[in-house]
Amino acid sequence: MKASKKEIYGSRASGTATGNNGDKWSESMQAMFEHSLESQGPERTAQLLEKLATQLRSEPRPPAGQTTPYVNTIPAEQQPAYPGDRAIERRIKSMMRWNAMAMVVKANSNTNVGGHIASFASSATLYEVAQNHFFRGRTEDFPGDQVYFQGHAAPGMYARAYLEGRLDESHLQNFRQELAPGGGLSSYPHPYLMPEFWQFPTVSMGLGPIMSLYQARFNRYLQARGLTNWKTEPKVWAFLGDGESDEPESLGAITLAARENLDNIIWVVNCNLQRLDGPVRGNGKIIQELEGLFRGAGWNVVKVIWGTEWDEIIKRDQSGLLLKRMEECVDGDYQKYIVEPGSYTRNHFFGKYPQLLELVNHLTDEQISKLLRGGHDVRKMYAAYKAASEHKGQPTVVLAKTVKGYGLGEAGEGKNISHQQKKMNEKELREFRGRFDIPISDDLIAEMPFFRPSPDSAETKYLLERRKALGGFVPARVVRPVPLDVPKLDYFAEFAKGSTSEASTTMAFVRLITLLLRHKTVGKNVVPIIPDEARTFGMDALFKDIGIYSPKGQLYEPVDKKSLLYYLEKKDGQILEEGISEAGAMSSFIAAGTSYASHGVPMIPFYTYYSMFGPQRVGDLFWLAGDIRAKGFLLGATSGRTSLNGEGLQHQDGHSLLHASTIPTCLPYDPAFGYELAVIIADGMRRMFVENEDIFYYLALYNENHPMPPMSAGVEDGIVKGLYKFKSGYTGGKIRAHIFGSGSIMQSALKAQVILAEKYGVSADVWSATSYKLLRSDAIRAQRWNILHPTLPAKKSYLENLLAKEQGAFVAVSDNIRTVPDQIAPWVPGGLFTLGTDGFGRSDTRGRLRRFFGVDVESTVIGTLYALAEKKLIDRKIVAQAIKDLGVDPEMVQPQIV
Ligand SMILES: Cc1ncc(C[n+]2csc(CCOP(=O)(O)OP(=O)(O)O)c2C)c(N)n1
Ligand SMILES: [Mg+2]
Repeated sequence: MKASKKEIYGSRASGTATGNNGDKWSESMQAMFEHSLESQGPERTAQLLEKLATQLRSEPRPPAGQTTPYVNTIPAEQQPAYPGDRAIERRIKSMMRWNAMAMVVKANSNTNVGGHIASFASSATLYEVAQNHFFRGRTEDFPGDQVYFQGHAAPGMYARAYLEGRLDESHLQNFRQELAPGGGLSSYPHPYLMPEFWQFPTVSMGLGPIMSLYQARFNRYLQARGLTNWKTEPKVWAFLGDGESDEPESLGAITLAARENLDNIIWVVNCNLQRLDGPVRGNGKIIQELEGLFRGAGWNVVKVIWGTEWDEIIKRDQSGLLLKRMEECVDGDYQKYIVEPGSYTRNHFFGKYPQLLELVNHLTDEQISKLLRGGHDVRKMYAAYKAASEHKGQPTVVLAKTVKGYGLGEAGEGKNISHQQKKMNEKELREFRGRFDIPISDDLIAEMPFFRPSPDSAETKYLLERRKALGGFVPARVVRPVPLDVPKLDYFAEFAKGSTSEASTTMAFVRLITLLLRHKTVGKNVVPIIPDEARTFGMDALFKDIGIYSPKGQLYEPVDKKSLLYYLEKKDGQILEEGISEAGAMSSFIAAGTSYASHGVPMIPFYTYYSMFGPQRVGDLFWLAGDIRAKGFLLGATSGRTSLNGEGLQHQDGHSLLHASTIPTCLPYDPAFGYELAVIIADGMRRMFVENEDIFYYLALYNENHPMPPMSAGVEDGIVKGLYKFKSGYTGGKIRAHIFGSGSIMQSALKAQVILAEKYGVSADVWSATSYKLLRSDAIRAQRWNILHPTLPAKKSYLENLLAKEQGAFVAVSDNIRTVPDQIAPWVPGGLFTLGTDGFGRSDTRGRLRRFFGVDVESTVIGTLYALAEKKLIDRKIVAQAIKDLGVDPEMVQPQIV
């Protein structure tokens, strides 16, 4: 069958020419094509065109070269019929608009809690079409589609849940007032705060988008490894703002989705052309820019620019001038057409080319002002979503053009202040009510009552029926605990024995995870995640053991195939080797760490990375891991400002433990020995996967080899709580001191202990401080209780009880900045004297670095003597003598700290 001329060129072949010159070119090309059509036939002509386009694309050109005309991707003729009842859906949506607006305005009439109206106003149709026809809820054998809602559109989601009967008026009344009696609604999607409602935190711009990509990939990973077996695959939907697309995290990983053929993901970018301060691309067109980027990255792009009313106008334009006008206007112009009356659009948009005026002669100014943008037209959005859902082999992005503050009129439609608008006066409320036909009478309007139709109304029935047909409500976070048969400490018995040869805690960890991967029941639940650093940590042996996940398997023979431990990629590989993307690896950690909730399949992620490029690099994702209730282990390897020595200033980490300490549900540990690591990990797995606590762990790992002693009896509790006595000082000594050590700098404490005893008669106990944060948190909890119960016997923290009877000076030595140990200073009897690594790192030997920062053996001895002198327990001359004895230069260069 031969294709018709129109099928090949569409109806817009002449539309892209510019100026007179362009017209001539266009005409001659048209003539050439017609000639080709006649002489070569349609198929051959199509092939020639394709070839030409390919050639043109291979030339270097800006992203615009990847764009298509500024019209809807799906032409009106190819649009499917709308399956829903448009009238009733509009009524339901209008009620949501009203309630979403009222909840924000009401909250801000007597508080200053803030909130957003304009964003949901622009995206209501984007969500409602999906809610009525696409989002599939969770059922017994289907995990549900995973939807990332744009954070500050949250009022709209609450408004829907209210109509669905999932929330009631008191919730809406307390929007952003979570501590009000009876509780309230969180500002944005926070699973930590609303654990049965929200699944994915999104409001930190860019994090929702990147997480959604890795979530889609993780879904495939689970299925490929046989850990899930759904018959239909869940889709991941991510809704983001056009302004949000500027975040590096938003677009930085999009090629992953194309590379791995993730047709299980659909992104919807709400292109309302505005962000917080003003236009996203006033001087350009965000939709075109994004189209170029996504197409270049290998995505399927569906643009929804114009609403149905434009179909006829576009069709009637034979001159090509309409498209020309659409393309030459920049987003700043389009924003203006919203703010100005229809007459302005007539004169300035159509009027630029008098011929175009004829296209709208039959319309009043009012009608012109109501020519909808595609993102407000359910038929256009339905067509786009349907195409996106059915598209195979590529991820899809829907670029929907909307109006920020749609329906707010004077109160903030398309204005630069729209984003911040959270108040409306009575007149504006009346207009809003009128525009959306909300049945609220004049005398009640000022009170802004929420509106919900009765349970037996057609609207409620329709709404519930649609959700029922699609499997249930979205969003909804459902957790049905599935306890894992995690190994107890005896499984890791070899660590308790210690080892004769020296080792680092990183080596101990690699041994531990290797054992765990071999565990008969939970081995398969372990997800090792590494961002291109496995060889650094000695984890490359795992490549061959368990394979690296790759949906394509291994299409090539690896260069090291002949070696025992070659680089093996497999369709069901267990390792997530993320390449150099800490943000991507952290997103994988989050997807794996929340699998217990999103799939009902608990997984135990171990994400091992260069500690400096952890929370310092992608701290917002670490914070989010707490919010989303992710579980698992983060392992900051090559930790310690002086333990990692040669790499220098940018690599040497002395503060990740502090970063990790700031996350309320993160347990940071700084183990010194293999057995401590085993105790912490065994206890962590029990707490997270048996007791079902929503917490996660951060462990600092070091690459310095040192003796790994056996575990003494009865220390487990102290290891887990954060402090235990590792080695008592010599008995009989009158001068008493205590040195808290951790990580590999524990070695300084142990060697100092010997010198202090032998040379200065000081009996120093050495303690292993596995977690300063946990000691502090416990002390804070006790203190808070004591403040509020002043007349009752005071509670004492673990730390206070532990140290209550200890005498002498307390010293901490750490390969981290002093603030890490100082966290516990207020609860240490007589205070804590701290040695730490404040200041920028340097490349040098460990010995020289430790002297420079003052955390080597000699500095620890001197510091301890100084602390004793400060307490008048020894004479200061002894300190001076020690400085001489130990060859420390008092005038040596100091780390700069301003
Ligand atoms: C990382 C981050 N930076 C800044 C903000 C503050 N912020 C919230 S919404 C917003 C503008 C969003 O614009 P856009 O993405 O276009 O969304 P729209 O409301 O227009 O749909 C900004 C700057 C944030 N939430 N997260
Ligand atoms: Mg925007």
